[in-house]
Parts: sequence; C-alpha cells; structure tokens
Amino acid sequence: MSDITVVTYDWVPELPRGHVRDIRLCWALEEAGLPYRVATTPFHDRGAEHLSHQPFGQVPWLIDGDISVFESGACLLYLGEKSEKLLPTGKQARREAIEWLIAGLNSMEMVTVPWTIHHFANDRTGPAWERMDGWLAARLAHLERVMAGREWLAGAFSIADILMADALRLVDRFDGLKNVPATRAYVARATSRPAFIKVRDEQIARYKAADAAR
Ligand SMILES: N[C@@H](CCC(=O)N[C@@H](CS)C(=O)NCC(=O)O)C(=O)O
Repeated sequence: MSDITVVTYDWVPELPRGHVRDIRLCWALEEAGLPYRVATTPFHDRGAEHLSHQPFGQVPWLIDGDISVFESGACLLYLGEKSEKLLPTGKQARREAIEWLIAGLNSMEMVTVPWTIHHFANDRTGPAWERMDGWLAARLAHLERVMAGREWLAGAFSIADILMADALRLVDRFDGLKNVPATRAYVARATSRPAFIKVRDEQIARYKAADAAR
C-alpha cells in the first residue's frame, strides 16, 4: 500500500506561508501517525491535470491509491475514517465531531476569510468593514461561550479542532481574538501540539527552499 500524498503549491508568496491549507491534512496525518508525503503542483500554471483533482484550481488535495479527494474538510473526513485519533468511533462523539467540523467551515470560516481579506487589503474603514467586523465578533461571542466550558470541541481532540483552530489562527494573526480569551487559549492549545508545529515549520521551510530554487 502506497503512502498518502498531500498535494500543495510548489511556491506561494510570503503572506500565506504557514497558512496554506495543506497544513490541515499534514497535521491530521501527523496526529494519526499515518505515513504520507507532500507533492507539489505549479502555483503559476494551474492546468488541466490540476483542475482534474481540484476543480477550482486551489490546493490542497490528497491522493490515496486511485482515490483523489479535494476540499480540506472532505480530506479531513476521509482521514478521520482511518484513525480514531482523528474521529471517534462512538456514534454520538462521531456525530459531534462532524458537526463541529462543518461548523468550522460553514459558520466560522465563511466569516473569518472575508474578515482577514480586509486585513490583507488594509481596508478597515467604512460600513462594509464594520459589518464584517461585527459579524465576526458575534460568531466569536457564541463560540466563546462554548469554549469557556471545554478543552476541545467534541470530547477528545479531533479533526474538528484541526479545522476550527486553523481557521481561527488566521484571525489571531491580526489580533482578532483579543476579546475572546477562552477561544484564544483554545487556539494556543491546539497550535502548541507538536504535530502542528512540525507541519507549520515544514511548510515555511518548503517555501523558503522554493524561493532559493527560483
Ligand atoms: N475550500 C477550500 C479552500 C482552498 C483554498 O482556499 N486554498 C488556497 C490555499 S490555502 C488556494 O488554493 N488559493 C488560491 C486560489 O484560490 O486561487 C478548501 O478548504 O480546501
């Protein structure tokens, strides 16, 4: 049986380094102790082969034998099937972890991404920004109530935490968690796990090496 392959860009600009979503897959694989390798696809030339795996021309996707999976959430669910360390087998715990994974994508990341785009674009004045900032604050206030009472989202650490913490650490990068201490502590707890640190550092090193090779 061949190792799982995580596919990501061969190069990205400085800004997203350490945040490219292949991290979610590599983090999960490290947590589960599953063997894998990272392969790259051109950032500048996203051709038919790329689109046959990821129809939006994005990364990541994963290859497992003759199976190809795109969307980081779908990839995490796929990997969750392979290890109880990622997705519990008990019916209720499993349902909760899946619920929170989807919440991370569809209730949190749908707000965090446009919020961070305002930061990247240095566009933080006017009604559009205020609406966006208020929307995120409301979402975070609800999550804060949840996180005040628990260590991880769904019992033990799971793919739900990988997704949620990865989405939120981008907000933390712009100090957007300053009013939600339990959530901020949760993100710090998740991102101090050795598996996360390893894959984040490897991603940054990979892109530094790609700079040197250009
Ligand atoms: N919903 C997708 C989003 C993937 C995504 O935004 N990937 C970024 C890198 S982290 C990308 O490929 N950006 C380039 C682009 O959108 O053209 C997922 O979670 O996999």
